[in-house]
Amino acid sequence: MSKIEILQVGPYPAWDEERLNASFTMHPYFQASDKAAFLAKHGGGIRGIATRGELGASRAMIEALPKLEIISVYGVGYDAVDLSAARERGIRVTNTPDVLTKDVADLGVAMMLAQARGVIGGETWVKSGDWAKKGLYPLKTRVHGKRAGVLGLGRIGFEVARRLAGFDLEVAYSDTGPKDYAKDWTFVADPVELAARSDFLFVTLAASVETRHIVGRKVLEALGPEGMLINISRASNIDEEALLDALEARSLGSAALDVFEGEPNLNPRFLALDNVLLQPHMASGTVETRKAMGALVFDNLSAHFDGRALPTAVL
Ligand code: 8YV
Repeated sequence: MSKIEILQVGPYPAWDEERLNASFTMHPYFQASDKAAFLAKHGGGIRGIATRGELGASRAMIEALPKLEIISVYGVGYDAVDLSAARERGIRVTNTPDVLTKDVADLGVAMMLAQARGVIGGETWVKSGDWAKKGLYPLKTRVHGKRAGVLGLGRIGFEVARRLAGFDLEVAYSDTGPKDYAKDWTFVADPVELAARSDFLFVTLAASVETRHIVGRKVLEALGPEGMLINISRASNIDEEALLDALEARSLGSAALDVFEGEPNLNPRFLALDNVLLQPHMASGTVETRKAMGALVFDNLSAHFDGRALPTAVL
C-alpha cells in the first residue's frame, strides 16, 4: 500500500524527519525554489500538512490541496494557520501545547534577569579585556522586590508568574477576567494600567486578530523609561514601530524579545539599539521539549489516519 502524502512546510530535527519519513511520504515544501510549481506537482495527492508555529498554513496553501484532511502544527501557537479556510473544509488542526510551557516561561524569566543584570554585556566586558582596561562593570538593576505584569495568564503566563513570585517580584496580571488559580496575584483588567504599575511587563498572550498590537504606544508609554518589555508570545501582539520609536527615544527603558515581525529578517533598527536583548525565537528550543513537540506532531497525524482521537486538537 502506498504511504499517505504529507506536505512538510518547514524543517524538523533529524529524529523527527526520520520518524515521519518512515510512515509517510513527506514532500519538503521548504526546499522547493518554486513553491507554486511544487504545489501544482504534488498538491493533488497530499492529505496532511506538517508545519511549524511561525509558518502555519495560508488559505492559498490549503486551497491548493484538494484532499487535505489535517494540519499538524509543531508549536503551541496556531495563529499562522488560516483557521477559517480549514473550518470551511472540515480540516482538522492540531498543535503542541503543554510540553513547551515551562521552557518558554524559563526563557522569558532568563531574558528578564539577563537584561536587568547586564549578563551579555558583562561577558563582553570580560572577553574584550575591558575589565582589566576600564575597571569595574557599570552597576545594573535589581529584580527582586520589583513589580511584574503578566499580560495573558494562560498556561505560559501562569508559569511565568509562578517563577516571578519565586524571584520575589510582586505579580499582577491582565486577562479577560480574574482567574481562580491566581489568588495570590493582582488582577488588572486594563493593559495600560497593568503597564503603569509594572517594572517588567511580560507578553504571554496567544496571538489572534483581537490581540494584534495590544501592546501599543499607550502601553509602552505607561511602562516608561525605567520599564522593561519581555515578549515570548508573537510579534503581532506588539506594535513594533511604536516599540522601536520608544526604545530609540528611551521613553521605554528596554526590551527583551524572542519574536519579531518578518523573522528571521528583523527590522534593522533593532540591531542599532543598546537597550535590547534579542533572541532567535528559541523559547521552546530545548532538545527535550522539541522531541516532545515532534512526537506530538507525528502522533496527531498518525491518530488521524488510523481513525483514533487526536491527542491535541485545536479544530
Ligand atoms: C516554536 C512557537 O519555536 O510554540 C510556538 O508557538 O512559536 C515555538 O514553540 C515554533 O513553533 C517552532 O517552529
